[in-house]
Amino acid sequence: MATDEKRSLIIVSNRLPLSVKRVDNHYESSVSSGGLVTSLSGLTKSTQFQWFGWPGMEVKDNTDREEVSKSLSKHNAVPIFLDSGLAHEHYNGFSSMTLCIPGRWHSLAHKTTDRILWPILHYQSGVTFDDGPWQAYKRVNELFADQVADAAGNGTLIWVHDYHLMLLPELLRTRLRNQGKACAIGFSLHTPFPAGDFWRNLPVRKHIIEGLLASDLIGFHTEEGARTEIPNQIQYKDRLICTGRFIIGIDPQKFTDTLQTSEVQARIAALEQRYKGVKVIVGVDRLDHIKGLTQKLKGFDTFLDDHPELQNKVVLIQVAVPSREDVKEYQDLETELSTLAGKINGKHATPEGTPLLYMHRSVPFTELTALYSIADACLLTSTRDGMNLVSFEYVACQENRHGVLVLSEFAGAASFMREGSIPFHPANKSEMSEALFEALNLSDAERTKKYMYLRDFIHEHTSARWGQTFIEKLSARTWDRAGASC
Ligand code: GDG
Repeated sequence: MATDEKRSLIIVSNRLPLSVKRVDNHYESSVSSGGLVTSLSGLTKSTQFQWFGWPGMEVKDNTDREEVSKSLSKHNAVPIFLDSGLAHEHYNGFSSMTLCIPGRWHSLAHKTTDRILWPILHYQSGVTFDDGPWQAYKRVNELFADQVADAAGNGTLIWVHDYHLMLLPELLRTRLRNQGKACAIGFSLHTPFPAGDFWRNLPVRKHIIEGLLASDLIGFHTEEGARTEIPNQIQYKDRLICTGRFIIGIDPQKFTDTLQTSEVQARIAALEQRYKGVKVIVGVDRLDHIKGLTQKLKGFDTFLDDHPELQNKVVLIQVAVPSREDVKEYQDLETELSTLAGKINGKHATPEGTPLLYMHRSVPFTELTALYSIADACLLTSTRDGMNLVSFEYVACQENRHGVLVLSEFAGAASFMREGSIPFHPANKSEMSEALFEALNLSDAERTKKYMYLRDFIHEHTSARWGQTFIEKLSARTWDRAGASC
């Protein structure tokens, strides 16, 4: 490729990273922040890209569709319109959540019966299958394939994201071939990929694997993902597929810059005053079963039981961001957590205050950075997690305090951050309690040593580097196709 020639790249994700809203008789869209958006910002110099995905709302009328498309095109985004029933069956029905608890299953007499992919990917599900949501999953993948294949030019790089679109590489490959276009297709999975024996639970696993294996490059967060069912290089039919670990990161500079604003500085000062003499532990998680929030609250309860001397001297501030609120299992989880939070405070509160601040809402980014910054420790209890970017963000905000990361061994991040954090098993309450105690009692020298390790890691593995590395590797697959190795 000539150096002055811009590569053309299509990113595909289930949801566009933008929010669209109607204002009077037109539509306005704004970019939502996120790792993927940040990682791509560094690529714009060498790459011309478009982003395809569902805009997150049903738009029926053709004139409205044109208006939405016009508004999104200002951000290089292209909407794939889905009617809400299909979008629901695809996302809530097949792709996403539910815990399948044998025996309880048949009482859930509504569409949730086939939410299967998310739990299986996170080692949470038994065997369940129903054809309706699977058909919806296939249909949505086909609709994406039609639109993306038509938009791609010969040589365009196509980068598909996440578990909602695992059939897309194969559907795209067929369409592109029929249209005489040679395009490299990359796929990044943002969840763990389970071990082969667990993956067998998925009745349609062969279709999904065949869908994925039409990619030229498949990226996972950790070696564990890259090494389970799929080794680092696969010869499948007449094609070679490269797989690998690509460490997604954050943009640490964005956190440093935000922390320096007068608004955040004032907030930090106020919070530090409020928690003078109190050790602050922070937790920030989407309210999801995989984040181990029940385990976190129970472990914190054990910690409070184990250390009565810390009464009024320690607080856990837990932000639990609402997620998939229309799904019964998520509603049940929230009820369980708020009940547990009430019980823990009922047991340990004093007239001076409560040890647990459970916030079931999202907080603005500025508040988030202030919370990260004032916390002496960050407690993350994922039972499984692709990576967990909160662990990176906490480190990015600890330049002054050198707080300690107490990190579940089941977060993808733990495979890189073990040395700089205090690892523990999230189901072991005593181990969690000991890890917390250790974190709050490390010597300054130990804290700084751990912090420096993590600091170097997050600055080396930024989101920009992640995007660039993946695209470079994908692009090499295009130019070097004949006989290429991985
Ligand atoms: C999936 C995988 C993988 C959270 N609360 C607030 C808020 N957040 C932001 C955090 C962070 C993001 O949400 C959460 O990212 P995570 O990586 O921790 O977790 P998932 O949402 O489950 O993401 C995960 C990731 O994809 C990327 O591949 O790492 O394993 O499950 O950026 O800051 N942001 C604001 N207010 C909040 O209250 N502003």
